[in-house]
Amino acid sequence: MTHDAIYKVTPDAAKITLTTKEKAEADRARAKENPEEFWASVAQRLTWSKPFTKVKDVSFDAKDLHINWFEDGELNASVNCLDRHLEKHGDDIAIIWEGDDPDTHKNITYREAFEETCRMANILKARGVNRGDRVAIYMPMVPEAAYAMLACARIGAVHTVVFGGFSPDALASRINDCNAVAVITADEGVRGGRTVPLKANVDKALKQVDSVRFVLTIERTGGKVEMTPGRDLFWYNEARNDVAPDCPAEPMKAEDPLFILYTSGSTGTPKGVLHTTGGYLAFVAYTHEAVFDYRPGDIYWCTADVGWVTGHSYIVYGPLANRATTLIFEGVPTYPDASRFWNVIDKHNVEIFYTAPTALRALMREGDELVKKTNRSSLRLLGSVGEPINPEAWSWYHRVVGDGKLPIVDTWWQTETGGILISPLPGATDLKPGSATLPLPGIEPAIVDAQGNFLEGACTGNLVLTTSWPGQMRSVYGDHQRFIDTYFKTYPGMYFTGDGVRRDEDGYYWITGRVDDVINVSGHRMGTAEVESALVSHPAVAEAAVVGYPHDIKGQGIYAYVTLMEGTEPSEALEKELSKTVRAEIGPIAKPDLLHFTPALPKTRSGKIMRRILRKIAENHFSALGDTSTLADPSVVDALIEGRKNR
Ligand code: 6R9
Repeated sequence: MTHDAIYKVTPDAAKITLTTKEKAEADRARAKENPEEFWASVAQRLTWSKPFTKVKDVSFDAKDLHINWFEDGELNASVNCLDRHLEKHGDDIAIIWEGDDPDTHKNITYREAFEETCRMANILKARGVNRGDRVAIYMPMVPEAAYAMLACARIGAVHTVVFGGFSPDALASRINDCNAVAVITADEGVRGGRTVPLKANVDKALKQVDSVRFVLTIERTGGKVEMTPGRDLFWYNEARNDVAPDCPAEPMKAEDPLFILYTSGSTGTPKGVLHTTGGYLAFVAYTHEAVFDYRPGDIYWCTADVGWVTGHSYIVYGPLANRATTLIFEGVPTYPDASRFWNVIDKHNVEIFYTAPTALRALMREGDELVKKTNRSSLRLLGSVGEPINPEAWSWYHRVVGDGKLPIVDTWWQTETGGILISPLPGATDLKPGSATLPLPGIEPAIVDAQGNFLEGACTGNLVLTTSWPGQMRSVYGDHQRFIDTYFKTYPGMYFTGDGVRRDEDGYYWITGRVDDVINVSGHRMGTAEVESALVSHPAVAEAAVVGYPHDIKGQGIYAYVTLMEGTEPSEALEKELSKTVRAEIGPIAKPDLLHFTPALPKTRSGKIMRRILRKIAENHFSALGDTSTLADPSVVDALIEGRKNR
């Protein structure tokens, strides 16, 4: 297979310094031989106010599930990301903020970031936010988003960042699920030259919420917003003037919660993935250094949004714990034009660049010239995350963006894993375009068949992890049973990822995508059940079934089959209305790409929708429908195929 062709390690070896093949092998061997010693040494990179003596106490047995790392140690995440760098490096740049408008940027030192974080921590405390309380953060990509996260961490409050593209309804349901007591937001966000009414969205959301007592609004644009007296404060014009730039940090137990991040699963409403303090921070700091060959002072840019786990782990916590200069980009890759990424790289001399395949595919379509006219000579490493990177996009990234010289780290991981698990180590791993390559030291993946039998050697099956790692999620917030049921029941004694995978003859892993009812749209996880429930909330809809289908830019698109109530006729107007409904219930990212009105859905005699068939039809694989004889009414399928062809 041509795609298996190997790119030998470090085509530009001089620029990769931390890892060598020998070191990587030694680390792997060490982690295998004595995992506790290995992970303890990883955790030593943090500053502990009380050192841990116990490394690990874990059971993956569903009857006695528990995951504890460095349990008797104490630390504070914001101290590790800020305070400990101040003495010698307070004037180093912590954050480069590049605004949506290409003429705006700001450099923020570690001392400034520390002081702003402390101020924000102080106002939270003054407004009665206590250790253990939940705080929702609904922000654009501005430095204040990082301060808000770190301010929560500083006082022991648990943040839950909600992506600024989510609707008021989606925001409300997340706030209600964790009973957040405060919200930190901005008046408006700015993206691609347009404003997003964040504060107005919060106001709408809070109509459905009882728990929130305090709303802090960062003035990003100065646009007019409504303020509820007694509940709402502006940051720059009000709150910030009354608080000191210094705030003692709460000593947290290693297993105290750091944050909750909602993510889509195959069933039900989004789950509140719970991460704790010590293990998570140690793991993201370690992986950020090892995978990105990170040395303090390097200028590093991850293009994700802080609303996703990638932003948490690899814009904020990992980089700042490592004293990185982390670039926060407010805008979009195509504004003011499709050279923006490469212009920003030149403007700030970015050395390490981490983005998503969907962005690369969109930019690839715009032609090489927009890349080639920029310099990019500061770059020394490229990264990819969020979905499988197709070999074409990989090769374009390598050849055009990296001028054929730079290693690419294709990093596989999940919200649940906290940080990267499978990825090349630059300087140590030969690359194959489209493969996330090998597990990091200390990570023990395995491949099982549908019955849970281990498969050996080259094989295809389901990806599981057989042992814990410090960055693993600890629970589903408020529903520990759901955590056990979702991840540890399918294959007893193992963590099930929900991903399919192939392992080749060299032991390289090739993630093939989700094997459950989760679809990955532009690197964003969507539960098909969520989109369905949004669709059926419209009075005209009787039933809806949503599946993914291959999409050139987005990776997967959303294909929605909809049956209408008796007496309602399909129309373009109704299609628009349904689209609007999904937007309102979830957000623009969940809008169906294709909406297919059908008089009936293929069902078994027991009434179960046959999604396998719907997937094949959406994929245009009409000849591969498999056995349709168990359908209650096989003629439904022919009608669906006709309907698909007209799209
Ligand atoms: C970090 C993040 C997780 C799902 C995961 C998988 C897909 C992520 C990937 C990848 C192939 C990669 N995924 N990285 N698939 N190669 N390098 O994206 O977290 O939003 O929770 O999504 O994304 O399917 O299960 P999250």
